[in-house]
Amino acid sequence: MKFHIMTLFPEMVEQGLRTSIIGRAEQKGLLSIQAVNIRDYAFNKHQSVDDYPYGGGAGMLMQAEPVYQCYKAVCQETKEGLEGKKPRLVYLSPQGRTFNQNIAEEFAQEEELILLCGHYEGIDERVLEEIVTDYVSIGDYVLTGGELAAMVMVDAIARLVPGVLHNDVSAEFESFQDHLLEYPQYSRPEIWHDKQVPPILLSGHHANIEKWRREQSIIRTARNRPDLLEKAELTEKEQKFLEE
Ligand code: 6GU
Repeated sequence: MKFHIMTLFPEMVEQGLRTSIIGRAEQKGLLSIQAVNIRDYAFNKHQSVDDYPYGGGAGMLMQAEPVYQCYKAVCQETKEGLEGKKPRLVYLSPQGRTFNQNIAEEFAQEEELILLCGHYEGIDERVLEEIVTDYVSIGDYVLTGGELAAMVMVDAIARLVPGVLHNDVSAEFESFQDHLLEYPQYSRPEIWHDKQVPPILLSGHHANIEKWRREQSIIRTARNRPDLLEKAELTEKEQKFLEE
């Protein structure tokens, strides 16, 4: 899968994503992450890309033309763009729909994705109307720019690409698939700071371990994310267990 990230801070995005699992996946050729500097498409000699908003108000806006020229250049790098079709382009903005695992799974089906990071007070609406296909936010708080949000999205999507994680099962059996949080996990040593690993995990009794883990998941979800429980499919027994 190929990600093209349009940004004023390409180093931030590339350095952030070229480490750890995502970086290794890129080296293996499973992914490609290309940050493109919008400033390279500035059309004045000072290379400025922002200007005052019409009608007044605080701050500056990113101008339409540099964003558009950058977009056209990126399109030349995409399969759809070369076929004269409109590639999928996500504008990271608090005005978008809130990102979640379902949206990550949807985007992971794409072969190519363009992400547009805004800065200052935003981007001239006219260019957004022409090029944006999806508006995505990563939550109800305000960031100084779209870069961190783009990195969050790329990370969540990239790990769903087959081969990126060591075992494809781990993407399947994880949080949010069944609307429950993950159970607690333990590794060596058996006793650390006077704390014991729950004995059941040392019992070797797989059915009991699975049952214990599911109970732990349910308890955690009830405590920390009761909103998720509504979608979780609990058995009658589990429902009763929760009420106790
Ligand atoms: Cl996508 N951008 C900015 N600037 N702030 C955000 C966001 C995005 N999502 C949550 N807050």
